[in-house]
Amino acid sequence: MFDRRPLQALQHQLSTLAERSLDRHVRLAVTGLSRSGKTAFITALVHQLEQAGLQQARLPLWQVCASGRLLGARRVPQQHHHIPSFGYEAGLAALSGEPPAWPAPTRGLSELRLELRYHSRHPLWRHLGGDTSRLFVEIVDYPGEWLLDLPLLQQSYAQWSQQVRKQLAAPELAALAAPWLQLGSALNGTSRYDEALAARLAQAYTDYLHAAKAQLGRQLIQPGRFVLPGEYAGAPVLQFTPWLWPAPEGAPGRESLYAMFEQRFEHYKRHLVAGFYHDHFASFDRQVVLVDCLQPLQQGPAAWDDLAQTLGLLLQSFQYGQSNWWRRLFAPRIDRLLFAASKADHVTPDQHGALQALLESLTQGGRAHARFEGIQVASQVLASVRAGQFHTLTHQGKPLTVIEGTGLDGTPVALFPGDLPIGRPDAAYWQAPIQPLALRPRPWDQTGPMAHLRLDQALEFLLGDKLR
Ligand SMILES: Nc1nc2c(ncn2[C@@H]2O[C@H](COP(=O)(O)OP(=O)(O)OP(=O)(O)O)[C@@H](O)[C@H]2O)c(=O)[nH]1
Ligand SMILES: [Mg+2]
Repeated sequence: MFDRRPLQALQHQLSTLAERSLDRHVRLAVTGLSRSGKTAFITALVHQLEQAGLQQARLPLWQVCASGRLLGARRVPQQHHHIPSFGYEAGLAALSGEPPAWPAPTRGLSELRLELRYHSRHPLWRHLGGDTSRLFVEIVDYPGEWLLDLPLLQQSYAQWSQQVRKQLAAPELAALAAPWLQLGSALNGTSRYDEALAARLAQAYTDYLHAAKAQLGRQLIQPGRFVLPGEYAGAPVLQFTPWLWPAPEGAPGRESLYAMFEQRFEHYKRHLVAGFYHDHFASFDRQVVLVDCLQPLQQGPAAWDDLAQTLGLLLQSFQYGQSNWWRRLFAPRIDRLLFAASKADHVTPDQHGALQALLESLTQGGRAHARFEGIQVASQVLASVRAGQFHTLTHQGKPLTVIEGTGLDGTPVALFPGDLPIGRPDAAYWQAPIQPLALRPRPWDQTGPMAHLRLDQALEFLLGDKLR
């Protein structure tokens, strides 16, 4: 007699698969250095998604929307009740305020969950799910400063100290670090632990980090919790610094300041850094890395080299392969990775190709590695919220595209920011760097979604295949 069991098992497997596929989840990691545009990106994404089902969407490159299959998107309660919710209302209120303003810098962790409803094209899904399929998207926002703690996980205290020593070969950094270095100038490998001195050294080092960031625009600010401590403000785990004075010969004495700093560094790595990534960054499916390539191009060669080094360190620590420590620790299953040059409305459209080439040269190592691991990788330029408008005029008898908008102080701006270099900027570029531009968001009349640049291209890459 005909045995039906294999057929039934197959049917069962198919329907389980289909059910899973009807109610699916994507965890999207939005990563990037501080001020790279993460919060603006998340706010704009939610805004565009919420508007996509309601009014005339401005997302032609996102197929599910362009083909009219997207029914809508809404925020739904997140799954982790102890984590603050992403401040979407506050961000949108700032963007649509009078005058419009950017969302505030992020001070801590927050989370957001979206439900997207759409008509699936897949006959089986349609059959099983009726008319509507659902996709849940989870996003986490956090200060970019904390991301820079990741590379520390691969370093010992001595290696990290050595890295800082090398950085301080730059005279402009050494000048800012002078008060901290001076405070420790009498220290050596046998100096005994002294609580008050440890606190003063940590404070002086933190002051240095703030100054390097604020005055020189430096990104390589480690440890990240020193500048944004969150709930750890004042805790002993933040009271250490790299050791730039004579180190102990052999193993450090148990009572020594060096030993205490080393222990705190290890504790910081193990509990604050690894714990944070394990709790919040495990099991991401998709990742976007936002990079502001423009700001260092206005600041000078040292700021550019700093960005290149910082991104290099960061991308090394996003190890996606099967066998490495990152995989073992966080078990990510990222299968798509998008690199995006943010704030593309700050350059004229003819420069977008050059901006993408710059982004690709900065992220080359990380992209190659991810591809090798079988991850789909893409890069693009985008503006989450388009503050600059492009306008072509005639200048000395020739057409010239300028950017028009409103400066952060409210003054009208109309300028041609200049040409971008392709690849690492050379001496000729630094003779005539691009003009600094910082625009306020444009007033939003609330009759349709806000203007953006290529957010739909990003959505198609990050979510398109999940909405077929
Ligand atoms: N013109 C323009 N400026 C942008 C855009 N996105 C971000 N910015 C600018 O970049 C700044 C930083 O953006 P955020 O989204 O706060 O950056 P972030 O990565 O969340 O920064 P942290 O929270 O400090 O890590 C904003 O205040 C804006 O000035 C954009 O699409 N266009
Ligand atoms: Mg932010």
